[in-house]
Amino acid sequence: SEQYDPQTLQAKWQRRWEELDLFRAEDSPEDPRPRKYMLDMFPYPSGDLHMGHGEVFAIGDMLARYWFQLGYNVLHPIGWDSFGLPAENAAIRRNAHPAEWTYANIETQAESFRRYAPSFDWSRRLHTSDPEYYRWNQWLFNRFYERGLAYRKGGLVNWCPNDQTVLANEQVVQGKCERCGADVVRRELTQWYFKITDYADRLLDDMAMLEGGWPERLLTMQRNWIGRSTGADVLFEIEGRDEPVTVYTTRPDTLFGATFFVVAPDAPLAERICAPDHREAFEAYRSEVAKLSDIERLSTEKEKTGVFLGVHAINPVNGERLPVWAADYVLSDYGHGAIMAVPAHDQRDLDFALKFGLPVRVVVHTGMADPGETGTATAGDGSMVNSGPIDGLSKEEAIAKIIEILAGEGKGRAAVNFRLRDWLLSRQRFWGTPIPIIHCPDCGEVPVPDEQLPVVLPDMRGEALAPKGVSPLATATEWVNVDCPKCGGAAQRDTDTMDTFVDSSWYFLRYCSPGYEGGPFDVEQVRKWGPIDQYVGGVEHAVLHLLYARFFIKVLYDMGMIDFYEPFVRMLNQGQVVNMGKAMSKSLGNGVDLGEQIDNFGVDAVRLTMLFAGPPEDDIDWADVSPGASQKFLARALRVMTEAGAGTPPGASPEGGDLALRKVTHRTIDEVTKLLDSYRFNVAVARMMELTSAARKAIDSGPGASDPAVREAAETLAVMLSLATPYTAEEGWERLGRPVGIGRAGWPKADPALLVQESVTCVVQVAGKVRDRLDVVPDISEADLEALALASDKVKAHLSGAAPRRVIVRAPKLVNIVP
Ligand code: ANZ
Ligand code: ZN
Repeated sequence: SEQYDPQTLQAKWQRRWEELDLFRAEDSPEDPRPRKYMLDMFPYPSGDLHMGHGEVFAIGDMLARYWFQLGYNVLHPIGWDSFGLPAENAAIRRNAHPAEWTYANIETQAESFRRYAPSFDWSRRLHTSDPEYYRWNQWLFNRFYERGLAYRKGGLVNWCPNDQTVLANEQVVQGKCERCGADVVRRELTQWYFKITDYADRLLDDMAMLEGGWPERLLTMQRNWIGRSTGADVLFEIEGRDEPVTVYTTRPDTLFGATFFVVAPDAPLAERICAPDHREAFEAYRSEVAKLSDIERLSTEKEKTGVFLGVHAINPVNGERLPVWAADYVLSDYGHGAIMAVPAHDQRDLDFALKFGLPVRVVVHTGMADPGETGTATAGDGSMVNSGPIDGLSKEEAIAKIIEILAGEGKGRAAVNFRLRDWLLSRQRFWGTPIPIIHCPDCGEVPVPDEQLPVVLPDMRGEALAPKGVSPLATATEWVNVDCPKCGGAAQRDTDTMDTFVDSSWYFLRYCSPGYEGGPFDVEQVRKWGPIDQYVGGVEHAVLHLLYARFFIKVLYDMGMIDFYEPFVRMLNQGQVVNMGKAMSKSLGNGVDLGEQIDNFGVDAVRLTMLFAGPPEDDIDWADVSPGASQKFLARALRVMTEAGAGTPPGASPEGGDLALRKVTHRTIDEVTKLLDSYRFNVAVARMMELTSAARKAIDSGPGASDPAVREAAETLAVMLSLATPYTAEEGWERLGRPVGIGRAGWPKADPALLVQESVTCVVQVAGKVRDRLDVVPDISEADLEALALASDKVKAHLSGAAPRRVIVRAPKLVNIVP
């Protein structure tokens, strides 16, 4: 019968699978199976699972289940990234505790996951907001602190006026808060940082290990974010002052072309060197600049602004006096916050020079027109002019020579510079990990001793959590006031919490030994399971989570706690699920609800649709796909399995069965295996569909359902479908008379004897005469056949070197060449 009722199948198998517990990873060292670690980015519990989750977990599960079928000991865990602002905002609105909202949503998502049926090892479940988890954030913080990798400093930070908290650079997207979209402003605050810049070189260099395993686009994003450049630090005297000022330049070769000098208006240096009679104008300018984001300041479209500071810098190579300006296009926290301006060869400097009437001097002869005339700076290579001792040299030679000259006089040196800044760690919000530091008037910063961890959040709710610019924890006086662990005197807890990206920087290690009490993870277990063979998640984490986790791994490596350099061997960024060509959003009213899709079409049809829509990296437009068609296909597949099950008993030997169908089955096994190995899931699904049709044809107009080749096809189909559509597959497996547990049934093997394709003879004619015969496969393409024919020596001989006028191809039997 055509009957296919996904909801009944779901209810039936969900219960039985729970008892079966098929996907538990085996820790025992006796287990001889090779291991694989499969990880999907863990969800944030904001409401129920959405379409994006549906996509990630369908893809991740396809691979994990494939590995299970291949016989690996697979670790495929799940947990929740459950600290964060939305919970806190909900708690303020509802006068509740953030934990109530958080854990209720976790339960909702857990239920939806049970229904969606990824092959998780549920026994390893974790929530980062559990004290048993965040205790280890604090323990790790203490280790970072001991190593000088966690420190506090004052300075300008990014501040979200809406969320009333600081943000890491990585959380500011085009000048806006990554979370709420508010314009980010700069504020002077003392904050905690992780010293990720100490690892900038290794973060960059180790990317060589990720080539091929990570999408190139992702590697490029991280490379640009780390932004290593090489050049020189050059020392300039400021007239009337004692200490010289250092500038960083990537083009020390252009030193003779410097015609003015610029400092960042917000750098302490500007304040220090500004002449008294220019101070008023400078301060007015500085307060204007304070309102701008870095993006705005660096924009090449923006009209250049600046003020003269009334002082001069001295060019170390020729003693020229360069007027010193303050201008917003120079940033205070990059390089040294000051530059030598070379307008002829740097566009920003040229724009500035033309606006303020400053001189332009060409020092690299490139053959291009004078930048002072054209308004276009010439950045390319050429030979040096107007540059004394380096005249005539190429760019590379000039850079080397000028560094040598400067170094000899103690006025400069070769230098490397990074775009990467330290990771701003502290947040002025409640729902996060308390920073385990106690401030003592006598002892200063004192880490909370390990044996006193965790520092548990105090019980606070509702209004008490409302943002006020200082952490809500500051108002929990009983919690704040403690004895100093060192001297016993009255002291106070640090009241900031950690960025929640700390939680996700190492959660995948915790999965290897959940509940471990001796540390964040059992070193032995991580040695066994790590690193992660395949990670699946969104590209939006490119310079956030994926960079932070790499940093953590390197620190843990240095601590001797792990034995690998990189956490994620392979990375897959799934596409987005969009609707009508656009990202789903409330304002567009084009949202698609995962739960609703599942109610309408069933879990299997939704999962199959996600996988069949296209390559996993591509976006899926839900308006272009048809879960209804997927459902119809699954009904057809189930019918084939049902009829095959009724036709022959399980274990019936396929030997002697219909040869044509057997060949299709074994070719499908061969191809699908290769397709899965290269992550071409959509094509693999298409092959499964073709196998279904072939089996259907064999039943209806071939040898019929009692032929054992039909059973072979149907069992192959069931196992393959179990990766994408576990309910339909399990039901079919049962109807084929097999014991429950298709998820571990084992991957079929292709019989090489059945993969051999017969060949046909193709006749090749030149000018109507048969000149050669070729053995080719029956499904050869016209293009391949034409190429083969033209490559034939006999044909070439008859063409005597000339290109044919026309080639008529009738694949696979005939090629006719007109010379
Ligand atoms: C002189 C020069 C001449 C420069 C020239 C470039 C071309 P990357 O490659 O991104 O590291 N620079 C240095 N510090 C800066 C700051 N705090 N704010 C804005 N710009 C700054 O860029 C290095 C170049 O950016 C440096 O080399 C400097 O300009 C500028 F033909 O120095 B250059
Ligand atoms: Zn003390």
